Formats: sequence, C-alpha cells, structure tokens
Amino acid sequence: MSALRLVLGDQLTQHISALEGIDMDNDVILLAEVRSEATYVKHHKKKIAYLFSAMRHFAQSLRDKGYQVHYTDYLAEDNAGSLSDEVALRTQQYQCHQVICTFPGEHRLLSDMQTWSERLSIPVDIREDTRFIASIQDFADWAKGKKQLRMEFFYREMRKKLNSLMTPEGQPEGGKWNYDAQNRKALPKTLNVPQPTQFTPDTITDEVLALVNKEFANHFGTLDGFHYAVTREDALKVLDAFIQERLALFGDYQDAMAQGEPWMFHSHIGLYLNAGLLTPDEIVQAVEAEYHAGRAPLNAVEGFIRQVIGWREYVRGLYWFKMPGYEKENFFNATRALPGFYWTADTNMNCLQQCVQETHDNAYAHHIQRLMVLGNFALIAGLAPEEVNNWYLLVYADAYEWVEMPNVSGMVLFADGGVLASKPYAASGAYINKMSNYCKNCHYKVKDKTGESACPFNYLYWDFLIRNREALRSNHRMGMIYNTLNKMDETKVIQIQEDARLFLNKLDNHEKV
Ligand code: FAD
Ligand code: DLZ
Ligand code: SF4
Repeated sequence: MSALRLVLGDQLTQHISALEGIDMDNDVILLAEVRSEATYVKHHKKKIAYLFSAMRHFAQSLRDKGYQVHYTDYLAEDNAGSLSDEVALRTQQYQCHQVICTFPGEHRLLSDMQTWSERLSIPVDIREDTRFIASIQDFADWAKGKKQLRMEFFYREMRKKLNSLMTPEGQPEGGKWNYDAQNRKALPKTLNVPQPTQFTPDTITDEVLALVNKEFANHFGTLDGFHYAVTREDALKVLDAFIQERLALFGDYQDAMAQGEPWMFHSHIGLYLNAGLLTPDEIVQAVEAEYHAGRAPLNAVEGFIRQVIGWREYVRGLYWFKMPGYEKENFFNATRALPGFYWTADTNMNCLQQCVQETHDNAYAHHIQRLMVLGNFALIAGLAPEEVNNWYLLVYADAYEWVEMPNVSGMVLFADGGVLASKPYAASGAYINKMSNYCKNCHYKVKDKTGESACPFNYLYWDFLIRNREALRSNHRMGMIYNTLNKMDETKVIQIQEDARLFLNKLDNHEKV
C-alpha cells in the first residue's frame, strides 16, 4: 500500500503535515509546477520564479534525505496542467491507494481537493496545516458570539498561548500589550537604510528565470535583479540579517516611507514565511531573544511579534471564518475599474508612481505603501473590491488569498463593513506627506485642498466621506470627522465634489491623472 503525498508550492516545510508518518519505502511525494496554479491570476514574474525555484530546491533536499519524490517540471511532456489532474495521473502511475495532503491556503483549492476522493475512488486525507499557531477551529472558537473581531484581543490570546513577551507573573512585558504609539516616526534625512540581503541565482534559479521569462512573458513585473532566497538556509540568513541590521529600528520606522527606499527597516521575510521556508514560532523566538539580551527595544520587538502572531494569524483565521462569501463583500458598493496606472505606474501622483514602480520591480512593497498609498487610493476612489483583490493577489511575492483578501477587503476597502477594522483607513495627502518625502517631488501640491494643482488624495478623501455618509452614519469612530464635514463651508464642499468628479471622470476615461 502506498500513498501519494502532495506538497503544494507554499508548503515547503520539512515537517509539513502531509509528510507526517511517511513510509519512505512505498510513499511518493508529489510536487508539481502546473499551469492552472501559475495562471489562475497572472502572478508577478518574480513570484513564479521564486516559487518554482524554491520548489525545485525543496524537492532536491527531500531526495537528499532519501525520500521518493516525483517532481513535475513545468515543461514536462506529461505535465497534466492542474493539481487535480496531476494527482490523478500520479496516483495511477505509482498505483497509490491514498492521497495525503495539507489544508491549502485558498478556498478555491480546498473545494477542488474535496472532490478528489470521489473522482479518484480512493481516500483523500486533507490534514490540518500545523504551521500556524492558531488552528482554524481555535479562531472560530474565539470569534463565536463576538460582535466585533478585533485583532488586538486575539493577539493577546496568542501572546499568552506562546508565553511570548510575558512576565513570570503572566503580565505583558513592560506593562502594556501594544507599543504602536511609539512606532510612527518619519525617516530622518541622515539615517542610512541597510541594503536588503541578496543572493546570486544558482543554476536551478537561472533555469527557472529563463523558463519564466519565456512562458510568462505577458505577466506583470520584471525578473531583473532577482535576488530572493530560494532555500531555507538562505531564508534563515535573511532573518538573521534583519535581526542584526534592522530589528532595533523596525518599530520606530515601521510606518515610514521614503522615495528610492523600498525596503526600509522591514524584515522581507513574508514570502519565506508564507511558502514554508521559515516558520512563525522560530521567528518569534529569535526576535524575542534579542529583547531579553538587551539588543533590541521593546517597541521594536513587540511591534514585530504583533505582526507575526497577531495580524498574520488573525487574518488567516478570519479568512476561513468568512469563506466562502468574503470575496463578494462590498459594503460601499464600489464599482470603479482599476486604473491603468496600477499596471504601468504612469501617473502624476508621485506616491502612487513610486509604490507601483517598486511593486513592479520587486514584487514587494511594505505595509504602509500597500495600505496608505495603494490601498487608500483604491478606497477613496471607490475601486471595485474584486479588481483590487485580483491586483494584490498577483503583484506580491508573499500573496496567497488567505492573507491577501482580509488585508484588502477588510483592512483597505472596509468591504466587510467593519469586521476587521473599526473604521475605514481613509486619509488625505497630509498623512502621506507626514510619513514620507514623496510629496516634495510631486506634480500636485499636498497643501492645496482644491483646484487643479491640489493633491487628489485631499478632495477624494472628503468626497469619499460625503458619498458614504449614509453607510458610515452609525460608526461612532467617524463622528468627529463628520462633525468637521458638517461645519465645512458649503462652497468648499461643492468645490471638493466638483474636483473629485472631474478627477474620477478623467480616471474613467483612461486619461493620465
Ligand atoms: P514586516 O513589515 O517585516 O512584517 C513582518 C511579518 O509580519 C510579515 O512578513 C508578515 O508575515 C507579517 N505581517 C505584517 N503585517 C501583516 C498583515 N497585515 N497581515 C498578515 N501578516 C502580516 N502580507 C502577506 O504576507 N501577503 C499578502 O498578500 C499581503 N497583502 C497585503 C495587502 C494589503 C492591502 C496590505 C495592507 C497588507 C498586506 N500584507 C500581506 C501584509 C504586509 O503588508 C506584508 O506581510 C508585509 O509587507 C511583508 O513584508 P515584510 O516581510 O517585510 O513584513
Ligand atoms: C502560487 C503558485 C504558483 C505560481 N505555482 C504553483 C505550482 O505550480 N504548483 C503548486 O503546487 N503551487 C503553486 N503555487 C502555490 C499555490 O497556488 C498555492 O498552494 C495555493 O494558492 C494555496 O495557497
Ligand atoms: Fe501623493 Fe498627493 Fe503627495 Fe502627490 S501630493 S505625492 S499625490 S500625497
């Protein structure tokens, strides 16, 4: 009796549950590069190259350990083209009596997997993904009966569960759970940002780069300057360099943006964590040790750990709690098509130009760029959630629906009506100006509120509030801002609406804005 053990492209962890209890003599591990996964959205070229190379390296490391591995190359003549067809073909080829896999990261794939047993007439064991700190059931138990599902309270449970940054008396280290208030500094002119850790492509990566260049030529992004780690060993080096060079200032400059500085003091480990090259528990342990050794301050360490065991675990729980159906939510009934500049970076708005260009070049943008520039615009310009989700899912190397969708539909677009966020993250140009130096080099003037030269974020922000007054009426956290709007001079309100109308018309007519 043998089992086919399927390992997906984002499950490249030696102790993944699909491999637990493996019979090394009889079981076959399947990894498959398939057209359906690589094209169901047109992933960034660097994302595909990273994942295919990481899959190939992982397969080799399994072979080196003596496992039987079937690796389906993208160009293999018998490549069945989709995961379900690959599983069907390889179960026959190796006469397997069972399929064992790990819970996937996207609902569409889970639905597919759930049909395999009937289709193949053999048992299909879909095991829990134990790489997360909270199981899907843990989140559902926590969420049950709660009116609001705030990350902060979930995060505290995770801190207690892991005993992370807790005193022996069971209190949060330093007396507070959250030091976010200290983490909002702009980048000083004199501070040098360290270069990201870079790796020269080896032979396997070079082969993959050539493949992606040819087969995915019409996908978004560039392969130029590909420098990502593709093995666990190298991903650990990225983590180590982050800890040595950036962690201490991670908190201070977590929300800062600067022209020509895509990497800032962030860790750049999301793509490794999500594909399984690193695991959350080892990251948290390594970072917490720096605090206890006195090498990193509490605001940095707590801020970082909150992202990993708070936000990351929370969005995953929320995704599965809300799926299916979350993808259809559209609280503001936003319908505008995604503007062309999200693909070309061809816009006069410097902040958006920079963030789209960096996304194109690196398959990476840091959180505040994703949230307060790219996302903020999508929210206040009323872009359709489906189109915005599609964009975020394909442009970033760390994107899988379980983490992308709650961030987009919940955090950025408020499309879930306030399940994730207590109020929309809408902001005018003043916020972008405070946290970056983008505005200095912009065609528009951030200080101008209305008129042709005015920063579009300024009038779009108020226009968003005016358009959605009814929908946000009962939101207590919006009371102050609506009071300000109510007191605004009527001619100014009319001018704001007119400026917004002209701008959005231009956008809809594909004119450069
Ligand atoms: P750091 O800033 O160094 O943070 C450390 C780690 O914390 C990240 O690697 C990530 O694992 C975790 N983390 C931080 N914030 C979040 C968050 N909001 N949700 C989940 N995990 C978080 N993250 C993804 O991994 N995949 C996505 O597809 C994704 N899409 C996003 C879309 C939008 C609109 C927004 C606002 C955020 C999105 N994020 C996503 C969260 C965050 O922006 C990225 O995790 C982060 O930028 C990755 O870079 P880093 O590793 O340098 O992160
Ligand atoms: C993202 C991705 C890509 C581009 N290609 C593959 C692939 O060829 N084979 C594979 O097993 N996985 C791939 N993936 C990752 C899957 O899309 C991912 O496992 C699901 O989206 C669930 O998270
Ligand atoms: Fe962006 Fe407005 Fe600043 Fe220009 S002025 S960079 S559009 S915030």
